[in-house]
Amino acid sequence: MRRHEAERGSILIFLVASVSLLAGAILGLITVEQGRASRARTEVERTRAFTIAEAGIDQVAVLMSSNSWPTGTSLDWSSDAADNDGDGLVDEGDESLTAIADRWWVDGLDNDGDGEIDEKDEGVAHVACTVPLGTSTVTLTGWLQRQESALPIDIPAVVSLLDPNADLTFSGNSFLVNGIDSNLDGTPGPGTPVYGIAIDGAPRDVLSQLSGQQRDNVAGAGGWPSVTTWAPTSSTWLTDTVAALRPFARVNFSNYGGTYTGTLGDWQTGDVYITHSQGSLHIGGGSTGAGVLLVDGDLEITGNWDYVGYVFVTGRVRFSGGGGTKVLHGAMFVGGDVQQATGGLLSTLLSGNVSLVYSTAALNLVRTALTRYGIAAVTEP
Ligand SMILES: [Ca+2]
Ligand SMILES: [Ca+2]
Ligand SMILES: [Ca+2]
Ligand SMILES: [Ca+2]
Repeated sequence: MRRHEAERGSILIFLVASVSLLAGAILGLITVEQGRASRARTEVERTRAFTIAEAGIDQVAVLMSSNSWPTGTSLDWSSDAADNDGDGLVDEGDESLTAIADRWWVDGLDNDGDGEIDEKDEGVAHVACTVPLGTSTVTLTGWLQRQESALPIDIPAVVSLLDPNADLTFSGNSFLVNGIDSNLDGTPGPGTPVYGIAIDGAPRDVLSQLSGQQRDNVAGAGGWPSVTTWAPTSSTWLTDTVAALRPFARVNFSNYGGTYTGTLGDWQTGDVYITHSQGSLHIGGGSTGAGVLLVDGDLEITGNWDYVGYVFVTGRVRFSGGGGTKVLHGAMFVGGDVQQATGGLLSTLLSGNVSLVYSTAALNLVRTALTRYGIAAVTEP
């Protein structure tokens, strides 16, 4: 009987010990499993944060390219009043991306240590994008390359004639070609004066076409009349420039038969873009615009006209009919003749006033608007 009880005691001890061991093992297993789940969760979070940070860098490139991200501001998905992750909720807890960009070409620093400050090489935006998600925070660096358009920076004159034999016809004193820099509000601009007219040929061929009373209507570098000779870098410079810019045109005309009277951009609202016409284009009826006007053919302008920026015409430019004031703030390059309707009293009266004025404000505004930013690399951090 006593032996029996002793056996029962040992079995009990054995059982208790086994249960304890089992419990320990289970506890261990649970801990291991929890660790694995937490690591997996962290890994999923990190991957998601990484993808979001990449999307943030894409967004910065798009915003900078469309001039929609002013210097000194930052991107913050938690307070941008947008549903960035498309889940139907705006600025909710997990929209936690922030990004800042250092624009190296205007930061006053020698970022590449070559002794020059803010030179052309430093056309790089350094974007720091941070995404905190759960227990993870991912920081990525985006390297954006500044890509300037093919627009010329060195402008020889307000009106540059590519044809050495170009005919130039102005109507009495109803025109002004002014190479002295003017801001868009008409106040004097900061730029060095350029010539009124430049020709890829002999200046006398221009001068001989201006009457005595017309010569002081061509102002700019060198006094009155302000006329110089200028040779582009190649004989196909004009058509090459048009071809390089054409793919970026937002508005395209193709042998447009009518007279276009609508707007082609507005510098005051920042709506600045490239317009291209394949074939001749007739603009009239008070059309205004801002950006770059490319015409593969002739350009005819009637009535009021106001354009801010660059005009490239492979053929001739003709200002005629409908009276009104025709104003260009910027510069134009013309492959053919430049004519303002003359002749009878009526056509002189109806050709209106033509005012072609150099404006670095206009040209800089257009160049800035058309600069793009491409992602060259994404690095961590
Ligand atoms: Ca959302
Ligand atoms: Ca948001
Ligand atoms: Ca430098
Ligand atoms: Ca710099």
